[in-house]
Amino acid sequence: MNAFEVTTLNEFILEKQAQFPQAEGDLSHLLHHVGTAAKIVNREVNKAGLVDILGEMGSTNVQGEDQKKLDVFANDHFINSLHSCGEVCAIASEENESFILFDDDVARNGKYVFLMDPLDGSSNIDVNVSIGTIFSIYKRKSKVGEKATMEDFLQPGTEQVAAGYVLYGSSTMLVYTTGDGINGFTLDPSIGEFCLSHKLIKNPEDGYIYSLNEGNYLKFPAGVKQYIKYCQEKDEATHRPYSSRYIGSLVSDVHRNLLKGGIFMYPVTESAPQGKLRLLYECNPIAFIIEQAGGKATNGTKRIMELNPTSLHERTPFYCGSTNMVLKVEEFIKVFG
Ligand code: AHM
Ligand code: MG
Repeated sequence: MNAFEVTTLNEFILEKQAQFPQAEGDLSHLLHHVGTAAKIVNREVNKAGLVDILGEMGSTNVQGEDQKKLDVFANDHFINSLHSCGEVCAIASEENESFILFDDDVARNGKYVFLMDPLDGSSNIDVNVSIGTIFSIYKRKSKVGEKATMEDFLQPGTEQVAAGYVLYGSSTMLVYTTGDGINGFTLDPSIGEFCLSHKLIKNPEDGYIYSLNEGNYLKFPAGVKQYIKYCQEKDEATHRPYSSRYIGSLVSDVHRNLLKGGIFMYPVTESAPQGKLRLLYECNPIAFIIEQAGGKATNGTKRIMELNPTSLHERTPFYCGSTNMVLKVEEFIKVFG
């Protein structure tokens, strides 16, 4: 491809919109704002060490975790940018206990609610390791023109109209889906544009990488312990032992496994009996992405996107990635618990 054939994110969004003559362009407008907000967060992530923005804020978020300055910046920036775009009537974020209602004339007419983890893997910020933003978009249930309600957010993942993530890594990438496959865009810093670099990504059906925090091994359910043993056993026919890779940033671990083939797991543990990851703004959007790439995402027994959420910050065990690997761990969980 020569330089003149580059497709930018905004061109791509508009091309997609043109395939649906009845589309009014509001989702396109919203996605355009997500891309712009991501570029600004990326700018701050990249200069973090330079401007003394690193380090803890001294406050804690609703999960009782220390908030980092960049978490706060990313949260504020996405909220302000999506408010100004006018298509979103309310936002739920990992960093805010309740959802944020936009109660002005323009935003009340927004058709969408937006859910996000503005800076995922934030314990990695201070050590210059990849982090991400995760987002999920639904059509509201409440009437356009009225105030958004909790019901707008507590929808199963199957109702998502779009979802994606931004990976602030060795390069910055935005990967998203609107339900017809997933595409990846790499930020070209020289022109300040996300450019289509990974068209219709497919997750290999089989993979040879397993990713989980093995430090929690003793606290895992028996089925997961048995599956880890299976991953480590030698068997040439099935390319075992598999490689163990764990960054500790969901977006980064999932992105690698998406491209190379692999499984990401965050099971229940004794100290996190519901799992650690949040259903609405971490697991559902990642599940939508993975499924659109041909992979699988479950809680060990049920499809993640079919779970009926009951609260904004609810947690779930999470297994996602290459279909045959997820099926295998499910077999172990079924037999050993
Ligand atoms: P965060 O949203 O507070 O950053 O926590 C979520 C992160 C995920 O990115 C990652 O997969 C997981 O927590 C790592 O947890 P652990 O340190 O327990 O392995
Ligand atoms: Mg987070």
